[in-house]
Amino acid sequence: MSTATQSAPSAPAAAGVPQFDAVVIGAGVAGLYQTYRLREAGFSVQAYEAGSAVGGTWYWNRYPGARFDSEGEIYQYWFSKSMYANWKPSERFPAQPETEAWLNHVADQHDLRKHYRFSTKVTSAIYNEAGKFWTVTTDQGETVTARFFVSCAGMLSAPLENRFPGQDTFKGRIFHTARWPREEIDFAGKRVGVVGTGATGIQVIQTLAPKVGQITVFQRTPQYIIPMRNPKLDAADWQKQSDRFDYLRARVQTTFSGFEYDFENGAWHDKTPEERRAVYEHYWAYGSLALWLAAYAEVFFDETANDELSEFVREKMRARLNNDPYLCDKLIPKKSDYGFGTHRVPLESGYLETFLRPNVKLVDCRESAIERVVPNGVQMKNGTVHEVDILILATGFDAGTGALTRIDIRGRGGRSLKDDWGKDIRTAMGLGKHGYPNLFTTAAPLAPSAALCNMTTCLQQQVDWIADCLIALREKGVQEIEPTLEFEDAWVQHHDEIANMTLLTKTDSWYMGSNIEGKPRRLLSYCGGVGVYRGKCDEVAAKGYEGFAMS
Ligand code: NA7
Repeated sequence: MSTATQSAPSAPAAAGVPQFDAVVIGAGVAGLYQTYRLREAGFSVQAYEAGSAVGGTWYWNRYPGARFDSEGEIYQYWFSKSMYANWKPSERFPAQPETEAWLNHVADQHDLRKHYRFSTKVTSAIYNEAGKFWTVTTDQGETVTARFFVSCAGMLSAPLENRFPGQDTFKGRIFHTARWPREEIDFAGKRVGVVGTGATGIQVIQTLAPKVGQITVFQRTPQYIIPMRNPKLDAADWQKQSDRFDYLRARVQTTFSGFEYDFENGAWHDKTPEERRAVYEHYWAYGSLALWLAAYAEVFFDETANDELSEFVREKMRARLNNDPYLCDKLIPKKSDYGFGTHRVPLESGYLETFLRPNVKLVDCRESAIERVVPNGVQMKNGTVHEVDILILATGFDAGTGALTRIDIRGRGGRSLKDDWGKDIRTAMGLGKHGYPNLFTTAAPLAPSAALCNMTTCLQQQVDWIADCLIALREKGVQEIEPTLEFEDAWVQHHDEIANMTLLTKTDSWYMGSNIEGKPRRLLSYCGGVGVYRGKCDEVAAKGYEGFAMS
């Protein structure tokens, strides 16, 4: 391994020796921890971050109402008990500013910023087969070489910004939620359009509706929702969580979705409708994703079970909408649309009641689709123009693949990751890809990720696996590692077998890549369970990285 210092020289490697042990992309939850783990293990690391500061998702998604849908006590790092005890956010589901501040605190406490080049995008990474290293180039004109290239670029970090023709003709300002500016935006009295009613759109709409002149919501697909119960918390509340640190750290690593809760209510078919209803009511009142990720596993693969819970949620939604026939028809998914939980279920706080306000207008994009943006608003296919002063695109991401396919990544023989994933989205456990030696990925396709996993749980597990792997390679004197094609084939087959048993693959959403025209269809997130996945990763490592070729 090299002994390079932390400041990045701009000259390429001399005599085939890479300058760094690893290049890491990203200063979010995963990137900060990956940099920490590698640095602590004695590796030289050059890290890059496109944003001007740390935070990743919590740097970019600073839109009004942004917060995570995981409970604060488990959206955590587990490598420092004292650090855990020090973070005392004010709510059960903390909002973006507190999370961003926390990640800044982590970076400061562990002196991580010095490893980063901020405001710097990696534009290409080319594998040098003879030298067994990566040459990485940035938009700031810097080129470095590193034995390993580790992506912590995020699963939901490539926003779909240019969604509609004519966006450049709009007279007002257009914001994508994941590229929200740092300055305060004055919404008072403004006519605001919001396109999209995913988890993000819902947070924006419910937050802005009371603050704007008028809000026009462009909805294509209605959402099942779960009301978030988000009490204020104080230091005494967090002390109770700190007392549970060891339990929580162990617990989240074994559950299906990396949350504290799990499917522990017995088999759906063994229970009476009344017993099941009591479970649904309990989780509805509990106000978290537990209704989805802890009630009954059968909801994911058994249509009868799914229908029952879907109808329970519809009934709750109807009551919240005062049984208003128009709003119920528009805002509540029908059985023929899709079933509860077959794509991301958003938590909300008064979202439905927002539509009872006089300043909120609902536009059904299924009746007439958005055709283009015009200077004064949004024009539908039927010719109607909805006038707005500010347009917010909550239109989502090129999930799973986008962060890496927007970089020119070349593996063996010059093969391109963009081309490969453009044909078929395959990985080896989401941690690497055949044809791309010494590339490691977190939050990549075919590993447990967003929503089907509490992200901090999955990301830390993947980061740890990668760091431990690099340590093992160093001990063995290995310079190159690559998943074999057979191993990748087996993983893809295993992934698909589980995915195809679920109802997730029958619903269109970013989970299946269907929010992007032409994107190959495959469930992006592994859904065999976080505990199962961890076991499989650990087994590969215990068997000396079985399934990986090394030299
Ligand atoms: P999502 O969940 O991908 O939502 C994007 C929304 O934008 C969704 O409601 C889309 O409707 C809508 N959309 C996209 N294109 C259009 C057009 N052309 N016309 C109308 N509506 C459109 O992104 P989010 O940012 O909300 O959430 C992503 C994840 O981040 C979330 O799941 C969490 O895990 C965190 P559609 O459903 O495609 O009909």
